[in-house]
Amino acid sequence: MSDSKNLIVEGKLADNERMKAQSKHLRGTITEDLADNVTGGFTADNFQLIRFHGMYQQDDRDIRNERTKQKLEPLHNVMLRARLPGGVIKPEQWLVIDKFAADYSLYGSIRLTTRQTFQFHGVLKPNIKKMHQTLNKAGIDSIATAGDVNRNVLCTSNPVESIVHQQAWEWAAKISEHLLPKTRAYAEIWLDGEKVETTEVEPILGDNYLPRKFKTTVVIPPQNDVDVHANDLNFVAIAKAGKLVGFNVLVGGGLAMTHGDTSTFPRKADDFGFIPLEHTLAVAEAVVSTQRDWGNRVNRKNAKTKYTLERVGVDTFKQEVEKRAGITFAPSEAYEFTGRGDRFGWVEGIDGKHHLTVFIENGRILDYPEKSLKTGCAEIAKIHKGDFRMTANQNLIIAGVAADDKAEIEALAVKHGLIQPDTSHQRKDSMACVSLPTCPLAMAEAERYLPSAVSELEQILQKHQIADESIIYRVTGCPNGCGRAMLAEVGLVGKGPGKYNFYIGGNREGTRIPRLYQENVSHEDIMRSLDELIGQWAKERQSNEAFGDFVIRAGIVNPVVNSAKDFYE
Ligand code: SRM
Ligand code: SF4
Repeated sequence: MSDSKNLIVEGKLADNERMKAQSKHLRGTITEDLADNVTGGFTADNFQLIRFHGMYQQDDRDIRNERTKQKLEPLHNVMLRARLPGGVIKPEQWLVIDKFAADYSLYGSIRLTTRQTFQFHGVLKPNIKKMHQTLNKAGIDSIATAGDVNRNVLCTSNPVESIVHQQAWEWAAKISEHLLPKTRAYAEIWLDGEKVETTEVEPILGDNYLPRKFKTTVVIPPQNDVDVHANDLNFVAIAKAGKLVGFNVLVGGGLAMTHGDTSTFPRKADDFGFIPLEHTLAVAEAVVSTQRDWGNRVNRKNAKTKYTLERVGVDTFKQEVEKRAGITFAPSEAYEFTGRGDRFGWVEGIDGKHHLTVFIENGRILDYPEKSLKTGCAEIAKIHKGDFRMTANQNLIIAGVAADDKAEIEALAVKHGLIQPDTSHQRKDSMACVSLPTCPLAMAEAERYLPSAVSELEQILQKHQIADESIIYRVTGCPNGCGRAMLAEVGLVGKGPGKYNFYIGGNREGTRIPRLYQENVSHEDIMRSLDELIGQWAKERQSNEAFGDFVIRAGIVNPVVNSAKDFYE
């Protein structure tokens, strides 16, 4: 049992705590800022508070210097991130977001994210309210997709493939609703709702909200497409006789770190045990409220649930959750993860409906000279009677297609480059975060770097006569890890312009954190090393041995076993 003094971190609270406390339940003075035409941005606390409403203030870093030279303020705009539990969106909603991106986003794209939703980039202040009202009319909101709250709840893709998928998705939606902030600030500010601030309470999140962002998934083994170990709270679906009966609960995953600060590290989630379905919401609430009360509000770098578990001890945290939820965790039920990739092409569900998964490089839906992805999705949306599902690998599923409609949908997908039969396994197993030019925290390129880096990787695989093999390869523009490089077989983490920390040794199932292999290296050095390592893998691998497993077995790097202790060894 941990020392009770450890449960709460004493000290001067982080300034975000003052900001949340003074925000009048996330209202701040956003409305006043919105009416201020002198600046295109949000000022002081509002810059942070708009995040709780699903927006980040950004500017295009490619043109920042030029504007400074011209004595102009940065071209302030917002990125919006929608709330779509399990990534489900209807065709009529798709057409609304397609049009809004075309008419009002500076980049004209719909960006699918690593957390199963979409972002608009580059929306100027005069269009922000219109954006929320347009989305609201279509039944979409962006409440709590950022900020110190529970974010968009992920669910293993293809939920209609079986009864379990459908039930799991329903739970993802229920958990998302249950953990939402109760404040009416969003409705008031963006939808001109009635003003009710004085009567509000936040029973779950608390008046100061959480110490830090909080992430939740519902996952259906053997797929680990949502990457449970990147998340604070995970419900692993356990089915008996084809029906969902409960969840194993995993707590305390997270991937972010800070270069040079060894008190920060990626961490896998711990297994708390099994619960029957009826305890799901109580357990979700208890984990959130324990983290709310015990999470570090002094140092935001150590504020996530993963650090709370390390500080107070896993058993202490788990017992508190049991106490608050009024339950006892049973021993976990057996399950296994076998992979994380999406299944491309058509699959047939048990209800006879068909689902087409298409590969979207970097999740960026835009019309390119050689493939009109955005037009293609819109054309499909016009005739599609099922729905769309965004995957946590930044891809898209055209779900619920009747057998008779398959040919027409497939023809459109082929015509617009949404199906490209020659896309390699390697490209499909590669992923990058947004990074430059919109991300203010980016240290190196990621999304714009990935396509050509993958082409080189393809050539290396071909040179070693294993062109059909692939490596889970992920690039992330800074150590925040949005591209989940810290669960890849090969992970690159931006260190500075053109420089990356190069990690190897994660596994394909997403259950092992990779280890630093080379620090602050250039693209050329990384490709040279990969050429050597892949050559060795091609020659010496045991049957079907994956790259990440090979580099561990061959002793090229030691496995990360307990990242809190051995990640920096
Ligand atoms: Fe992220 C911050 C993009 C998934 C860890 N992330 C950001 C911001 C908003 C930069 C900022 O704070 O100003 C990035 C906006 C870039 C842009 O221009 O769009 C950004 N994160 C993304 C997305 C869009 C990457 C993508 O290419 O898809 C993902 C949006 C997810 C969503 O729909 O909600 C995204 N971010 C992740 C993930 C992966 C995941 O959750 O599966 C992680 C690592 C997992 C984790 O949380 O440990 C992640 N993002 C961060 C962090 C570090 C958090 C921490 O624990 O310290 C930050 C910075 C922060 O919060 O201070 C961050
Ligand atoms: Fe930006 Fe860093 Fe996240 Fe990439 S990992 S989107 S660079 S915050």
